[in-house]
Amino acid sequence: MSDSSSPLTRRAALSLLGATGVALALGRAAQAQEMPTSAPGQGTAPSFSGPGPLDTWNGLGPLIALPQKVPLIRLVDRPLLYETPRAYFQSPLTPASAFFVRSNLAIFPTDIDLNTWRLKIEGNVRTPQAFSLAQLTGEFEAVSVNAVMQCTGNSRSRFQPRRPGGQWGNGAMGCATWTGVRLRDLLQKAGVKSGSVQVQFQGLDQGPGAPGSGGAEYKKSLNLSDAVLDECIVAYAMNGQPLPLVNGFPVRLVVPGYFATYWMKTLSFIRILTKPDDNFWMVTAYQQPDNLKGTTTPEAVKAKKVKFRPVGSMPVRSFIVTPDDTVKAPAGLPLNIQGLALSGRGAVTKVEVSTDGGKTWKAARLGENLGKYAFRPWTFAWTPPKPGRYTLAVRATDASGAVQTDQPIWNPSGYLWNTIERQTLTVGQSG
Ligand SMILES: Nc1nc2c(c(=O)[nH]1)N[C@H]1C(S)=C(S)[C@@H](COP(=O)(O)O)O[C@H]1N2
Ligand SMILES: [Mo]
Repeated sequence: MSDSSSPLTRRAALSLLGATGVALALGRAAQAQEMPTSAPGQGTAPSFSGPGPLDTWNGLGPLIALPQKVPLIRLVDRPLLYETPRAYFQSPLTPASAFFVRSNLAIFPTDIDLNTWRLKIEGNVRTPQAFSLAQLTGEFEAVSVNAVMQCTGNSRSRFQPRRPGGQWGNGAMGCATWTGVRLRDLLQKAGVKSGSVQVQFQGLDQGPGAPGSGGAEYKKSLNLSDAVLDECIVAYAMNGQPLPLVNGFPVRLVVPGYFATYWMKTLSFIRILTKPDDNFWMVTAYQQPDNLKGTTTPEAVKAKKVKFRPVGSMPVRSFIVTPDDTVKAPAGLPLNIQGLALSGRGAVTKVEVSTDGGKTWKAARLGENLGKYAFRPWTFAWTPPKPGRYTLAVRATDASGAVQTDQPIWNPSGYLWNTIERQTLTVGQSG
């Protein structure tokens, strides 16, 4: 297995974060002093992620370190919602220590005894199984995939009208090299019997869930006919290291291309079902309008005209990582705009950047290809011609032909946001 793990070491990552904090403070002061009256690219297309006086790329919250983690942006504590700061997206693989954290139930295991922990396969199988971690690592072929995991509600804070739930900025996502055992190999060992329709996954966390929801156990299922099962990995390593406990130690399900809701942490039960799963987390939560973009209107929902279906694959998205809108760039000097793109519906094939708020677009240069499920880094070299405020924008296209638009997404749960990201940039006199 390649250890392409954290290009940022833990220490480097921390100092990077510190440096960003300083840049933020300085940048804001500079911006407040000089707001030029002429603003190229301003007032064109509507924007939902800026431009604004604050850097709204991330959600707002204090930086708090959970065990085994660097300080992350805490949105909520029980259950856990911790967002990854923008600075960590400067590389296409996210350090495990900086990976976002989200749990739907309030009681998460604080330690796991590997002497007694087992991954069970039960339900409609010929031979029920109970694998120890040593069996998983020793008796099955190890496979790896680079894949983005993104919360279904990533960027929910952009929704207008606003939706309840964690007000994520863009940091409820990350990409890692996941290593483990093919789900198919484990299922084969157990022998799926005829008459089976779904495979259900459950971890070790507990808690009442939302009041009256009946969602006290977090259980998610995939159809046995879903081709994604061929790609699923029961992962015991993340960037070549054991998973942090809050990210699912000792094993978690990896569902490449799908939203994180299926990526079960502390995976301990795999059940073969003979009837479709009708638990709260499958039929009530994690529903999107029954169209690819997952979008509708508040009026249509009120009129009960909307058909819903469980969420699945992630639509194409792209992000500007640097510069952020606290940077003051000198006119006439080359500037590297860079960021990441992702899609769960086919490889990212094109990234385009606009420096005039979305009026004109030019192709960015795609960086290292870590596989179709991974973040695709991109860079765009640009020399700002003259001082002023510019609006940068980025849009990506994937192999399915889907391209990001300015059309805002709306649905009752705040899912599947993939609208074009915008970012202001102040350009000053050089010299
Ligand atoms: N056991 C368990 N697995 C889970 C969840 C959970 O609540 N419990 N939440 C899911 C959701 S909604 C997300 S966004 C991701 C978060 O994974 P992370 O905490 O490693 O970032 O885990 C998924 N897997
Ligand atoms: Mo999530």
